Amino acid sequence: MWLLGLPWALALLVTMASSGPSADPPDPASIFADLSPEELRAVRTFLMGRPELGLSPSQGGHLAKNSLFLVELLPPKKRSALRFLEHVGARPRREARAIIFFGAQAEPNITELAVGPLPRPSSYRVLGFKGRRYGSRVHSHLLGNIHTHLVHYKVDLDVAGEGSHAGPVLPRGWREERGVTWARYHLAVTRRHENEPSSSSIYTQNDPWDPPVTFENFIRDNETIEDQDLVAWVTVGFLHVPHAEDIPNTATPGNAVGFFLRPFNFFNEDPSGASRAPVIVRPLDPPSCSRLEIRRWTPPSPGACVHPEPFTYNGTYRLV
Ligand SMILES: *[C@@H]1O[C@H](CO)[C@@H](O)[C@H](O)[C@H]1NC(C)=O
Ligand SMILES: *[C@@H]1O[C@H](CO)[C@@H](O)[C@H](O)[C@H]1NC(C)=O
Ligand SMILES: *[C@@H]1O[C@H](CO)[C@@H](O)[C@H](O)[C@H]1NC(C)=O
Ligand SMILES: [Cu+2]
Repeated sequence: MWLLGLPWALALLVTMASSGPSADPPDPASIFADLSPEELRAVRTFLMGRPELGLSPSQGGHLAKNSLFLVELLPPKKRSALRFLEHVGARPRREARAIIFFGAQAEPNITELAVGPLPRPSSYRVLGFKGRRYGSRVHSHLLGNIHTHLVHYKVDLDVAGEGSHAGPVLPRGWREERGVTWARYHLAVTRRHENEPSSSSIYTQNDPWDPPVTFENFIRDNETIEDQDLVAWVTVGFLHVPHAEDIPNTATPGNAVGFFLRPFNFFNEDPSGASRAPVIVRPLDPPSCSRLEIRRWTPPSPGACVHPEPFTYNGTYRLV
């Protein structure tokens, strides 16, 4: 199950890719790992050195400049990732997605670039253009809007190979709603397409009337989903009625949404029978159950689970 702490912000959360350890360890799953600080720096250095981009430092100065807004992993295409994981293909080229704000021109725009290969980038290509027309009382004089927090998950799971032959794994409105049409459906299932990586876009808030991604188009295309590589899109959320204790900061403990991915006729029987660390509790004197027989196959004392040093955290785990 996924648990999310929800901050005090009217933010639309887009789907997130899984992250893993950095660097380039032999673990094949590292093709999905977030960019390491070294890779982030290499992309920044490479792009800052391209004269045609005319990039200025992001910090300080005015808005009418070209600057690098964001660098993150550009996940490999599914086909090449699977071929690599199945040992029939080469390791996919590792690339970054970079978002550039071109502000130093008469018609400013935002452009997304694919930059690679990492860790030593030598070229980039344009990914897309936007990734032009952007434009209950909680205190004496403060109102908190009642609002909904919705989170959309993209579930792209290969169960025993591509084309899920096992059973399924299951868990409207204003003009501005076009950008969040995924919120209409608790669960939607579509064919997987490389050009439908996420149900929303970080640019939607700039033009919710004509958003770059409209989820409704993913499902209104009359495509059959039988015996296909499928993606499940799951919406979970809750209504937030703001109260005085939300100000200035909404405490997140206790706020949780999530869902379970459970097999459906995938196993022939209850798979917990194969559990390697079972604890069996049997009442010795039913029905009062005042005495229990507890059999465990784990060590009686698993050792200390609290770290002897006090926990400290300065806001980052490594220098970026
Ligand atoms: C955005 O600006 C860049 C830099 O000037 C330019 O190369 C690109 O063609 C522009 N994109 C669009 C869609 O106008
Ligand atoms: C899907 O099928 C319906 C009914 O045949 C049709 O009206 C609609 O235009 C089709 N949509 C697309 C995107 O092909
Ligand atoms: C924060 O801690 C990390 C890990 O101990 C360390 O690498 C980093 O330099 C620290 N940053 C600051 C600003 O102290
Ligand atoms: Cu809220």
